[in-house]
Amino acid sequence: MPGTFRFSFGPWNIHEGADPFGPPVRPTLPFADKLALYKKLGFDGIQFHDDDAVPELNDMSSAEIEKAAQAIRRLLDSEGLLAEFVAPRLWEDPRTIDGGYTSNNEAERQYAIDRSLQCIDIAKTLNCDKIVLWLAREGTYIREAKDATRVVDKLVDAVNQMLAHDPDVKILIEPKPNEPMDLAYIPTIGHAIGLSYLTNDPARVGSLVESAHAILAGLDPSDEMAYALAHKKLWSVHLNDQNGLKFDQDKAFGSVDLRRAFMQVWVLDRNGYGNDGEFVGLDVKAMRTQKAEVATQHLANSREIFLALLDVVRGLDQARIDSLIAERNYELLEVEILRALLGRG
Ligand code: 3MF
Ligand code: MG
Repeated sequence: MPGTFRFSFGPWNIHEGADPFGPPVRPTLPFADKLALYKKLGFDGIQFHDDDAVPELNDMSSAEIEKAAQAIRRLLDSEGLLAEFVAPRLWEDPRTIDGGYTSNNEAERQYAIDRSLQCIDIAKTLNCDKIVLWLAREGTYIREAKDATRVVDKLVDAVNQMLAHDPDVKILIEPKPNEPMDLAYIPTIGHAIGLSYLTNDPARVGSLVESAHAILAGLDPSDEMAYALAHKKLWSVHLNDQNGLKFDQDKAFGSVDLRRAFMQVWVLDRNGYGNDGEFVGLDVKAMRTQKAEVATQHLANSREIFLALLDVVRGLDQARIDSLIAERNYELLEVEILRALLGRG
């Protein structure tokens, strides 16, 4: 039975337009103003970095962190919003220059683990059991710098410590093949799922697939999602789009390849994604050219395209598809899919 979908995004998706070559071009919107936009744009879930919820947490005591997180929880309640996940932002601190969990320096590695445990505490206060690990700096610029076998043990150990910290927490690994590192240790969903089975409680370790990250790995996002779904380990997604093998673009969903977007919706809908409360998450950036007043359109547009593609998916004649598959007439199946996408079905 196809379900209904709830949508989410992270506050970083409303941003100032800075890129590595130029400064911000739009004013910063205060966090509370961003929250007030969620419902208006059609979203119910917030994806947090730990310091989106509790800024400057490195300089705060546990009691101060708890108090700040409670204030955010009240704000969420007053807006009728839910925290979908919290992600430790490990890639900005000087102590994680050479990686967090896979750092060669034990003290710096311990910082990454301690910060992750604090992130779990923040999530708990926000009534949220999902922690996303985008393993940004867990890789190398040169292969000789780290022991690629030992790093797997280090990653597993870090995840085990998180699992032990809170019996309810679920860990979602978000793979990405490169950027900021030359080569990341967990580049695909297969790597993420493989890692989950090395941990002390594989049932609590799953994944988040981001469309652009799969494309950067030369893979089809819908296949990455399908693989995770087959393992019952697709617990969140970052839908977006990506124009070829270049920097991570986070373009609006469907904006580059509508058919590739259609297949993601097909796979999610046909596999009951969302039936256990999973959100349809976005990770999209407005173009740098966009003026401040219209710098949230990319979010509403991505949601609109998802729902439009959902109509196409649900409007297909399954008996017809089955018969074309049985005949092995994939040319006709393909053109009929294209016709449906063009509204000429
Ligand atoms: C990096 C990303 C990040 C992560 C986010 C949550 C900006 O390429 O996609 O989004 O998804 O930090 O871990
Ligand atoms: Mg992402």
